[in-house]
Amino acid sequence: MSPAKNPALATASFFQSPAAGRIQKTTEVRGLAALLMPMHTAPMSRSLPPSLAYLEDPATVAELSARYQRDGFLVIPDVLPLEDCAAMMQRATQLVDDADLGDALSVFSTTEQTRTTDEYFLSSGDQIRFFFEPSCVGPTAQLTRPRSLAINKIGHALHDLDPLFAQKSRLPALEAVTRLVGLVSPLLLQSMYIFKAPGVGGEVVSHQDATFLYTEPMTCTGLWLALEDATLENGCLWALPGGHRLGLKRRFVRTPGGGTAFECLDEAPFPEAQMVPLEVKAGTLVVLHGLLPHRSGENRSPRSRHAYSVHLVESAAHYPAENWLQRRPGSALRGFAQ
Ligand SMILES: O=C(O)CCC(=O)C(=O)O
Repeated sequence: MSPAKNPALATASFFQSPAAGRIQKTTEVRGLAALLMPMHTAPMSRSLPPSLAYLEDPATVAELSARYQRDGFLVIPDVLPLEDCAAMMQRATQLVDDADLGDALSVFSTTEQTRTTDEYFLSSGDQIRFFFEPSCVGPTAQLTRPRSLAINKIGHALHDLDPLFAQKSRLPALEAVTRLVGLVSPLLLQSMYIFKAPGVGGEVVSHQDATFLYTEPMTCTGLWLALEDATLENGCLWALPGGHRLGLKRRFVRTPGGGTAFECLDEAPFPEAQMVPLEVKAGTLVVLHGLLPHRSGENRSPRSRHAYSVHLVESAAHYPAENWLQRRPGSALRGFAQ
C-alpha cells in the first residue's frame, strides 16, 4: 500500500522529527512542520526536461504506479543525463582524493575497533564520511591501493553538504517519481555514493532498506542511480519481485551501550533463488520500496560500478530515536525544494 493511501499515515499519533530529535503530537507537529518546512507542502512547479515529461502523463503514471505496487521496484532508464553521471563521478573521486582520512583509516588500527568503527559510522548521518573496503587496508591502517580504488562508499549526507550532490539529489525527475510511487511530502534522509571498485568491490548482502531507515508507518523509499553500466560482472543490483509484501525481517537499532544490533522480527530467510538481476545502463534510476529485499554482488571485474543512492521518508511518519541514523540538532532534513 502506498503511504499516500495508507490510513495509518493520516492517523499516526506521534511524529518525531529526525532532524530535531523531538517527539511531538501529530496535530502540533503538522502545524510546526508547516512553519518549518513551508516549501514541502507547496505545489510543485519545477518542470521536467521534455524527454522525461512522460513521467507526469496520467496513463504512464498509473501504469508505473501499478507496476511499483506489484513488484516493489521500478527501473526507469535515461533519468540522469550522462554528463551528470560524469560530473558526479568526478566530484566523488575528488572528494576522496582531497579527504583527510585520519579517522576513516584509524578505525582499522585501533585496539577498540568495534567501538571506534561504530562511532565513525553512527555519527555520519549528517556528515560526509569515507568507508573503505577492509580488504584494501593493510596491517598498519594504510591503504594497499590508490584511494579511489580502495573506497567502498561515501555516506551519508552528500545530498545536503555537497552542492553538486544536493542539486542532483533534487532533480525534478526524481521528485516526479516520488510522487508517482505515492510519497506526499518526502524528506531526503540519507545518501550514499557506492564505488564497487574493480576487483575488490564488496558484496552487499540481501536486505530491506526499512531495516536501517525504519518509520511508522513504513515510508522509506530508495532512489538508486547507476552512474556507470551495472552488469552481472561488476556487481549489479538483484531484487525480489513482489518481495515488499513479505513484511520486515529485521530492524537495525542503536543499543543502550552505545553500539548497534539487529532486532529479529521474522527468522525466515529471503528466498534468494527468486531474486532477479537488474542489469542497467548508466543514467538509469531504480526505485526501491523500503521493504523490498535486494542485494548486489561482488565486483571481481576490471570495471567499476559507481552508483549514487538517496533514501527518502515521509515527513509525517514517526522516526524512532533508536534508528542508527540520527542528526545533530540544527541539521534539519530537507525535501526537494532547493
Ligand atoms: O549499490 C549497491 O551495491 C547496493 C545499494 C543498496 O543496497 C541501497 O542503496 O539500498
